[in-house]
Amino acid sequence: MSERKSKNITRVEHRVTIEDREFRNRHKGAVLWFTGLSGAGKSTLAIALEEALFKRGFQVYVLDGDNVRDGLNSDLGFSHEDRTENIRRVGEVAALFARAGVICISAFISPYREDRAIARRAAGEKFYEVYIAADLATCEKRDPKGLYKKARAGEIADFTGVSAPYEVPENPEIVVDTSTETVGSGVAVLTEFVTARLSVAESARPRRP
Ligand code: ADX
Repeated sequence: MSERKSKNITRVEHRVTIEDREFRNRHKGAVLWFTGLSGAGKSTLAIALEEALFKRGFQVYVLDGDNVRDGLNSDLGFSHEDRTENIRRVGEVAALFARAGVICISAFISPYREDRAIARRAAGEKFYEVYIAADLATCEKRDPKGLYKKARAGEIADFTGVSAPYEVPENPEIVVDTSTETVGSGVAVLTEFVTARLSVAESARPRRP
């Protein structure tokens, strides 16, 4: 992380609490942090899960690597340093979504464990790591954007899995292996997880002091 330049700041207290928001939404805010190789199916699963949860009444939003790099993070490339900054910013944004009561599905390669740990710290107990597991051979065979081919030909530097590392999660809350599971079964597993772990009962009205 670069040097802290924001000094003399005083945080404000919200009067609308996270519990107020979660009670109204009937579910908790959360970060579902998808990590995995390019071509593992993170975006496909994220978009399908977003639709499935939305249809069930959840407040849900996807943050996706390619989209965020088109705007907020368009100043960042793929060096280790830039990926760290990419994930730091997205981790903070995802945590804001979660504190606003939304289920934020973030789909980034996020290849470094330390960077994912920083994202986890930003969202605290609201963070769930979802390892979208597909081995390199499978991802390379799929090569939906033709990027592995370019990376092998030396046309893209620092390509994850080819010329840059991917550190497999050690303790993810959920693993979805897209080399053996369909999108539908991945969505079903995650929808079940969200419903079981994040629902808030109608009787759970927050108490006012
Ligand atoms: S991350 O490593 O910083 O988490 P992120 O998920 O935001 O990556 O972006 C990955 C996307 O950028 C890939 O899906 C791919 O389309 C594109 N991309 C372009 N260059 C690279 C590269 N060198 N390594 C990985 N992905 C790349």
